[in-house]
Formats: sequence, structure tokens, C-alpha cells
Amino acid sequence: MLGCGEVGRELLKREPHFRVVDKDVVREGYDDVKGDPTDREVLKKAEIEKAEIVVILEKNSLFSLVRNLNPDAFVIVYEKDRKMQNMCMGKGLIIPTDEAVADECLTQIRRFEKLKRKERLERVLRSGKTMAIIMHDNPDPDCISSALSLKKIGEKIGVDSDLFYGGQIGYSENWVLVELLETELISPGTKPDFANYDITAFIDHSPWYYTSIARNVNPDIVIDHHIPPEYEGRFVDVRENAGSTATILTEYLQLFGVDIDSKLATGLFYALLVDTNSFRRGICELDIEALRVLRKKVDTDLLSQVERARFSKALEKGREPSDFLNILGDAVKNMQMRDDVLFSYVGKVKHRDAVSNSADFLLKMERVKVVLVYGIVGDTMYISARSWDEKLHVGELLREAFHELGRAGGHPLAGGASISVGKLPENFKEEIVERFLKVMRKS
Ligand SMILES: [Mn+2]
Repeated sequence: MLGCGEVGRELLKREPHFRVVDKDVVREGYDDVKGDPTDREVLKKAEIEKAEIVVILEKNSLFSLVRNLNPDAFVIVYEKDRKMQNMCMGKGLIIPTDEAVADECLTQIRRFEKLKRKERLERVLRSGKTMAIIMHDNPDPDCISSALSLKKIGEKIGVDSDLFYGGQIGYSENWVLVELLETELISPGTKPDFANYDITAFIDHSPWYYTSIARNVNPDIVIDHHIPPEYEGRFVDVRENAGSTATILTEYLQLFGVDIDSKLATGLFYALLVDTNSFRRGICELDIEALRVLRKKVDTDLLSQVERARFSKALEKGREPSDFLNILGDAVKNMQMRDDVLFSYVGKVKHRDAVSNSADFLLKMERVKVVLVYGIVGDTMYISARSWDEKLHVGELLREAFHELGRAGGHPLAGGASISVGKLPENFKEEIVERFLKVMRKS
């Protein structure tokens, strides 16, 4: 940002990470550069040649100098001529406020960033003819509808995709969703040879914690909304603030001009509902934008059909009966309150979703501030934490309490941990409670 002033201050309120080059405004803790932005040497010191976006709030004659030093940057120029404005005042002309100008700058920047991302994804997609889309081991509504969306984007470009998962599909709501979306998911018995595909993609997870079938795959594409990985693939788009991966895919569907029919819209909308616990977990601008796109297309009959399948007990032939209601029953029976935290151990369960869905449910109880439900799937202990209190940040608390034992982390209102059973002491039920309470009391 070259120059600052009122518009600049408004911009920094929204995007504090911008680097400012200005004679006066230099903020502590940021990489701002003090100096005259019309001075070539000052611009070089600010590494202008590396900037992707440049906002000029100084003299617009600076434009040619900036272009000269950086021919590729996206440049926004704004010059506020006070004299002109004063002359026009009261003559029927409306002068945009500083906030409005700042907002417009940001809108332009967002649009540029979006197109850039689309371009980069498209480049990877165009580099092949076949794609393996690898979901995590327990594909949930978000993972399933997002994977299908990427498949549709691929189709538009001429890429043929197969959808894979290790582990289990879990609940009947997921099966109903798979049927609704008329998509085929491949559950390979043995480890498939992904080398047969030109392109590989991880959707709703990042390398390599949540896949048992692709631990040796370096995916070309990663799209997710969990913890940003250290992994650098050809295209990595992990946005922690997005409520769901479906949110991100909705943006791409639009950018690629893929038609979102009512079934897909229903799937994506349901994904957003589940992953944000019906918007309680904090949603961002992007989620609202996705809602705006999806809302008119959602089929509410289909939506309730999928939603009610979560609690179904009797099921059609060929489908495994859901044990969620039984596990929820155990979760209610076994709960114990310590401080404002509700703990419940549900024992051995078949599906990981049972643990997190029970935690979501118990959080509805009065006076409960945090819920921690834990259970064993195979040889792994899964812990799901939910909270109403953003300041607590349960993701951080979990990380602190359990990172020595396994993988743990997450968002302010929702988080999880997975620990290999072999690493747990014999009295693990108490150990988990005590470890969590200890870090919570410290916070
Ligand atoms: Mn998700």
C-alpha cells in the first residue's frame, strides 16, 4: 500500500497484514517501510517487485513507476482530490466515503485473488485427463459433496475422475446423500495404484493424517478448511476460516461456470449446515456468499430426507443399520459434569461420526460450556470437543492437552484428537478428563 491517509486506515482495519510504504504511518509489529513512496529506492526497499497487489493512495503518477518496477502486479489506483470534491459538494454529486472506497478496493482485490486461484487450479486440471479424488477415511457430507463438485469441475475441462475413500462411509445420512447425488464412491479393498491417474486430489483433509489408502501419495491438489498443512503441492487451498470445504467448492463451481443443480446444491448446503453446526460455529463472508448462491436451489424435501437419515434405525435392505441412536443413548447415560465441562465416554463404536455427532448433540444442554465425547474406533481413541465459548478455543486446549499422545487441534468452537490406543494408560478414562481440565483451568 503506497501512501496511507483515511482510505488507507480504513483498508488496514479490514486487512492489517498489508505492507505500508508511507512517510508517516509505520506500525509496530508489521513490515511497513518508512519513506517517500514516490522514491524509486524506497519502493525497491519495500520489495515492490515481489508484490502481487499494489494499492496506490499517493499520487496516481506513481502508477508508471510501479509498472516499471513490477510489470505483473494487480494495481489499484485511488487519488482523492479534495479540491474537486469540495467544488462538487452540494451540486447533486455524491462523493463516496472513505469506507466505501476502502470496501471497493477490497472487492477488487478479492475478485483478483479469486481469479488467480481459479487460474492456478485450472492449470493443474488441464495437465491431465484422469484424476483420483481421495476423500478422508470417514467421508462425511462435506467431503462427499465437495469431492463430487471437484469431479464436476474436472468434467467441464475434460478430466475423468474417480472418487476414493479408505475406512467407512459411516452413517446412513451419508449413504442417503451418496444415493441422492447419484455418485459412485470406490472403497478399495487393497491399496489402489494411484500412479495410474494423471492427477490426484485430497478433499476436506490434507496430507497425510486422515487417509489410510494414500499415505504415499503427494497430491497435486489439496482443498480443505482444517489446519493448514506444511505440505506444498501444485495447488493447495486450505482456508481455515471457511465453515466447510463445500463453501470453497461452491466458489470454484461458480468460477468455472459449472451448473449447480438442486441435488448438488442440497448436498453442499447440508455440508455447510453440518460442518458449522447450523451456523453456530462462526461463519465467514465466504460462507455467506456460498449461501447466497445455494439458497434458491436447495430442495427442502431432499434436505429433510438426508437430515432425518441421521437418526434412522430401521433401514432398507442391504444397508447397515445405524447405531447412532444407541451411541447417543450411551453418551447421555455416561455423562459426567466437571466444572462446566461435560465428559462422556461412549466405549467402542463402529463409526467416528458417532463421537462427534454425540458431542454436537450434548452441547445443547443447559449450563454446559464445553463437551468432550470420546470413544474407540478400531485401535484409535477419538476425542471430539465442542464449546459455546470462543474465547476458550477448544482446538488449542485439545492440542495442549493431547499433542504428546497423538494428533490434536481444531477451531475455537470445535476440535478433535486421535490417539492410538497403545499410547493410552490403563486408566485412560480419568486421564483424558484430568488432562483436559488441567489445561482448561490454566486458560
Ligand atoms: Mn469439512
